[in-house]
Amino acid sequence: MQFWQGLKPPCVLGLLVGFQLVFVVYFSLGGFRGLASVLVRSVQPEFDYLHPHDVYTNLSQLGALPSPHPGTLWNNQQEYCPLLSPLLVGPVSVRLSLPPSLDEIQRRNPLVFLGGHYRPPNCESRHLTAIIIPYRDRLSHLRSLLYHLHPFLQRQQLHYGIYIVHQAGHSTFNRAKLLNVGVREALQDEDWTCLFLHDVDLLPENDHNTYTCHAQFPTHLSVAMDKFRYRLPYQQYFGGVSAVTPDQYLRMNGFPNEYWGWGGEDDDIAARVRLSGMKIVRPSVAVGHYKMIKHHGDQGNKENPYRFNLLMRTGRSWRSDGLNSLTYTLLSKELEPLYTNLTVSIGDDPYRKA
Ligand code: BGN
Repeated sequence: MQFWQGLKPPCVLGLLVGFQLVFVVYFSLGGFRGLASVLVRSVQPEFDYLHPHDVYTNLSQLGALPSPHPGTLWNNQQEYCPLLSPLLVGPVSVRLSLPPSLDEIQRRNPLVFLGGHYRPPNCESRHLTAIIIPYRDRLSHLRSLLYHLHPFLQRQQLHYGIYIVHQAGHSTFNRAKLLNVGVREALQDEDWTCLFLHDVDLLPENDHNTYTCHAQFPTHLSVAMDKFRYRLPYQQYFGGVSAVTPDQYLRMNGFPNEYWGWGGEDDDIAARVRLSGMKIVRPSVAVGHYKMIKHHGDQGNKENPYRFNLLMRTGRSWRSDGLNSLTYTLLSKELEPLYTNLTVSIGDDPYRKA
């Protein structure tokens, strides 16, 4: 005997009405997709980008905050900072025009010490992050970035340092090689646990996008840039702002040294991630918001016409072109109040017409 044959008519009716109700609710939520989006929305925070906070919010408290457990521990170290910084505010306002002077930025960041280094005053940070910024002749962008990034990183309770890698001379710009130099030099200063590869013209808009590394895999952070209408332009995109641990960096033999000019070097790095057996991880689009400072193409950074050929041979070249073939001359290392300035000679673009 089937189970419903034992049911009384009112029960059968009740069951039918119940099923109908379930279907109505299911479709009113937009089927599986709607249901999924409702569930996902409930775990992912909603951010109000229309009403951002000032980027210096919560910072005046920093020096005044009492230590979570006053006094130092037996080994003379402070308590670790909390897993989630209590200072975070979410979306922050990003001012794109008229960046303040370096003096003014320094005045707003009294706890940053020589070389652009910082450690939380009241707790021991769980993360040591070096921010590496390839640079040439973009002072106003640099001022904007420093104005936004210093308070942003302090609210995340990071122990951090900012490194500008300035390409000397007039040869074609080489972003990936400058990143290699920055990593090598930064690691001589400190045992950084996380290396950020940061374009000078990108300003993060949400401090929940933490500048820390994933233990296993390289991270791509600028997943929603205004330039690309707050979407990823393509699945393998790794440009803008990304991060690796020193181990991940070694495993992929660093970055290519042979990309002179605009384009392709970030795709090469993404290919190295895959070729060395890793994958790219990303924060959600809701937090990975960035504004790009608008500018015209650089004189010394024309589109690289050889990038397609170079990309075709990454599979063969990545083991021999990278960290293990890096050569450069460090011309100077200046500890400025807001950053460490590494000026380097990285050689000449072999294809540059005289
Ligand atoms: C891509 C560029 C990237 C750049 C993004 C976003 C190339 C190689 C073509 C095969 N890649 O097209 O370097 O970051 O656009 O602007 O040009």
